Amino acid sequence: GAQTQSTNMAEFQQLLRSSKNIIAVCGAGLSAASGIPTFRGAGGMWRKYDAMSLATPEAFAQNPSLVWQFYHYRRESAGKAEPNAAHTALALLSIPSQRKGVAPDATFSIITQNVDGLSVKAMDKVLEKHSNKGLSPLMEMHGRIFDVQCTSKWCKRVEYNTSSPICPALAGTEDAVAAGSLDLDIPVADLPRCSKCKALARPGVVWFGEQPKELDTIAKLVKAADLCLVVGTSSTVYPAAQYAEMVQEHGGKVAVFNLERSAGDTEADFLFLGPCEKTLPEALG
Ligand code: BJW
Ligand code: ZN
Repeated sequence: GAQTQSTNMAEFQQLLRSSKNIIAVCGAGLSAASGIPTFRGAGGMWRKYDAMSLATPEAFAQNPSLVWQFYHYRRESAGKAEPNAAHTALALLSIPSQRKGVAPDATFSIITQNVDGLSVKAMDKVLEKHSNKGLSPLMEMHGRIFDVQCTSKWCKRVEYNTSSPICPALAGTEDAVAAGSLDLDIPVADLPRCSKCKALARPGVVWFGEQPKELDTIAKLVKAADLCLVVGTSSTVYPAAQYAEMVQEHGGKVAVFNLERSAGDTEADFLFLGPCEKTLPEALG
């Protein structure tokens, strides 16, 4: 509860060492230092572009050109981005031989809402030097921005596609989006198409009203967790927003790492305000 909330790093590290099943629930703030804009916080890109009007299946059905311009811009920036110190700190915790602050038999899992793939990139980078034996799970619950998914309900093919640009008609439009305009009316025939059935394709991400990925596995991880790290998320989008509370309901602890105050953080057992690319390496290192 609020009255026992701690900002003491040494006290947190003691808890980390004694925890058996640790999860990290991550959001856009984790990738902020990599140059990827957040959605809602200070400087969040959805101040300019209304979230609800772009990240819904209805928006895509109504104006696929608009939605593709937005995702093309985000694919281009994600493709160029590199993981930051916060991604690396989490990745190191995912490799049993590299862990420092946790018990050797503890489990650690990353549940990320981010679609930028930077947690995977960070894992690959640290793995260049280490074996992947016993590697921890990584759930990308809102999908991946480089997945492209067929909209035909008979096909539904999903392809991992990192092409830049994804199609000629979108080439160069990222500059206009960065400058604040999403107004090209690209004919549907020129937007990305399914390579198998040629139907219109969409970004392979999870929009409002759609079912997040790996919910069954995530439910098990949340249920077993005795420590939940909440990293760089406004905790306003469900179901991710409720995982910390669920962990506390069965007696687990919660530590929030965020630049600013965020929803539910008064209930957290630990609150570390500041950039997570600084606080996380210190806390986990
Ligand atoms: C830093 C930092 C630094 C900055 N260091 N920190 C229950 C109650 C009410 C509503 C619902 C409910 N259950 C479901 C709903 C509806 C809906 C919902 O939650 N709506 C809310 C708006 C109320 N949820 C859904 O529809 C979800 N689906 C679902 O629940 O399905 C159920 C179902 C089950 C079975 C069958 C069928 C259905 C789906 C949600 C999908 C969200 N999609 C998006 C877009 C993904 C693709 C894309 O990227 O474009 O996901 S929306 C957007 O929000 C994106 C993010 O992943 C998500 C969360 O945002 P996040 O990560 O928290 O970012 P920000 O910007 O909000 O916060 C950044 C934070 O970082 C800030 O706090 C900063 O301070 C901090 N920060 N720099 C540390 N350096
Ligand atoms: Zn298809």
